[in-house]
Amino acid sequence: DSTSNDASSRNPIVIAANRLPVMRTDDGWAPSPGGLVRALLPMLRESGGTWVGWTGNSDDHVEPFHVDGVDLHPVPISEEEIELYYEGFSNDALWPLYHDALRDSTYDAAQWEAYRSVNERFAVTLANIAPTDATVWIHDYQLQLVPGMLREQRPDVTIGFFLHIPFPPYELFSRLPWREEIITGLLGCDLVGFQRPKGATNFIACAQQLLGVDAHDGIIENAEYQTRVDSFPISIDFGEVEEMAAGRATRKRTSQIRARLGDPEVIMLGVDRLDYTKGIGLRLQAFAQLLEDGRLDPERHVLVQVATPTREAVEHYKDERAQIERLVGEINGRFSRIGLPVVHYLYQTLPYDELIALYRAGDVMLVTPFRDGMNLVAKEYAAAHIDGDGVLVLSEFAGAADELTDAVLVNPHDNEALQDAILQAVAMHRHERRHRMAGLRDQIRKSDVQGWADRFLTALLHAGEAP
Ligand code: GDG
Repeated sequence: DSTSNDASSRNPIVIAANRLPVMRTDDGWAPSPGGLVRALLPMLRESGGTWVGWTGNSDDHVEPFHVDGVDLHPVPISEEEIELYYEGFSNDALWPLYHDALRDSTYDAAQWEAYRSVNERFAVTLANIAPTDATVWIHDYQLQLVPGMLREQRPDVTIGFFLHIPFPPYELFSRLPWREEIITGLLGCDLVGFQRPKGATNFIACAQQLLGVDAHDGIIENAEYQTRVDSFPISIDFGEVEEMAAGRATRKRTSQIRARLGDPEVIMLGVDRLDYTKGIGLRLQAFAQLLEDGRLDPERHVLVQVATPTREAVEHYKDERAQIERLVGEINGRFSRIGLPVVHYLYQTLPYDELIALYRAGDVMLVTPFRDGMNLVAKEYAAAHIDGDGVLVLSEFAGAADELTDAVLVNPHDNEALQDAILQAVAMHRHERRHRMAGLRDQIRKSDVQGWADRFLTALLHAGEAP
């Protein structure tokens, strides 16, 4: 029954993403951490579906295997393709273009060719393994050509795509030398989903301007089928984060962290991949200016910044890292005391339970990206604050700002405003802190990652029905 919302009666679901949802361990494979994987694996198991993706190692030719009752189908990617398709086209052309063109994109024909050919490999794999009438759900900017390629080979399957990052306005998107190809690829879908309503309207506008398609009420008319376009804000596994935060080990670790930091009055916290979209540098500058002006006091206020290593082969990321590390050095050189740095900087990937303990220790969480599809860190922080306390400072330019209206919302480009937001958070009265935190937690609890996946798949089933 293809009209049912009940996951158990669904046609097999096949997922395609750049990465498989597993990591290598000493004795095989284990599911990767993260809410997305936890939300999707049970659906795959129940529907008898498969996940198609790359193992994370170049030239890795691994036969299909199972983890936790789910079929995994590896797609090999060569070392040269990692450079051209992944680091190149995906992360040095599309990523900056889709994030407000915060850095210059590199447009290179060889990179495009590799992107096309890896997308073709995914499409052929999907065409070969998807059962008749299956539902195929493709994820993110690395695979935008797959829907169109797959539809040509397999008109029977229902195709959905979700973009985890923003979709830019026409004024930026139209810079892309292969703009028509990308739009055509995505129009192979029955449903295209974005994080925010603006992503959906930007995409429709691009399709209209570049391909002259007819669109009405969030539906684009193709020759023989329709593409629905809508927004589906992603979320986290609220219950899981809450449960981890409540554990005894976490509570112990949280007080240990506070003590190690010298029991300051206020612990401020930043947790980001070290990406130039995340606004880490401006955040550090605002913090430094407040210390400089004596509005924050290094004896009472410290900042912990976790910057997770990412895309280290890409030049813009090397530059960003050098800049942030110089800033951290300057600030600590000027304001730290022996044994008590004012910025605690970790260029490391921490275990998830350590991250949860840090969230709990953080009195003020600073999430200040210039542009972010959603930002799950903001949601994880609130979910971890089972004590009902803590303040979230959140950029208006994160998708999460649409829902998390109880945060202290700020325009991070406005450094005065950012300083004021930090001070407002530090000085906030306990009553207001608790009131806002309750609002944040209610919001995330009622729209968690399971709800997101259910809403997307239900919309996809309906989109796939004949109009
Ligand atoms: C993209 C979009 C969108 C971070 N450091 C560590 C660590 N993390 C985990 C966090 C969080 C995840 O990574 C980061 O997710 P974000 O949503 O904040 O950002 P992106 O990585 O840029 O994700 C974004 C997302 O896709 C989902 O659609 O929200 O807008 O850019 O879960 O906890 N995890 C561990 N150690 C770390 O050091 N274990």
